[in-house]
Amino acid sequence: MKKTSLLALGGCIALALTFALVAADHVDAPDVAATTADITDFYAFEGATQDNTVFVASVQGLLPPGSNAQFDENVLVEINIDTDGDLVEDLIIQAIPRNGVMYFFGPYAPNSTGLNSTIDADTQFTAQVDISTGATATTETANGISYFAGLREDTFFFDFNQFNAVVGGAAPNGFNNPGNDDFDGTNILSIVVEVPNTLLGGTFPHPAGTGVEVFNAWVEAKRKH
Ligand SMILES: [Ca+2]
Ligand SMILES: [Ca+2]
Repeated sequence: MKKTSLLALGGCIALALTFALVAADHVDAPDVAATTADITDFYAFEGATQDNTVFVASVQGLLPPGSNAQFDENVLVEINIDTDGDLVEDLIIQAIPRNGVMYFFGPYAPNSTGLNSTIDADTQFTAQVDISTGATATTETANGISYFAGLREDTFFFDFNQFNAVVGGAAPNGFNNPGNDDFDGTNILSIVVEVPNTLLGGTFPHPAGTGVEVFNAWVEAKRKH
């Protein structure tokens, strides 16, 4: 996987270790829509213990119940982690499927940053997990890192009609509680990694001066060509 080009860039977030922040972007440009290069959401939050961080990269949203959608073997999903605030990734976690199995590499320092990515198959942390296709989740843990890949119901909640009413000035009281989840019952393909914070390379002071230590994280989907 020498030459790749960027097709879709998901949300970029500054992650405070004790908070979960969310970016959402269902249905991207026509070149990537309805493929596993179409990133829907990226989540990062504290794991089962405060010593771990969970990253969730979801792609190809709006899949109907019963869908047998599969990850594209020519699409690399790469989680980027910037530990010094220069917005250049210092560590990456990569995932790419082959024959019903998702292969993971990292976290490790990338050989190249920006638009092109390569996979270092000899890096220290590698693992694989069978891709889950039904209600039962198959997970694997290696070196303290836990892995999942497969179909899941979309975790994102969004009331589209009320959103339009709010931005159109027709809803002075804002969103309803709980509102209508337009993604209810639709599925996504998710890649989930839970990583010990000791493997994430550190933090820097939040640039807004909040006193909170953070790192930046974002996800890319890249197609081999
Ligand atoms: Ca950096
Ligand atoms: Ca990258």
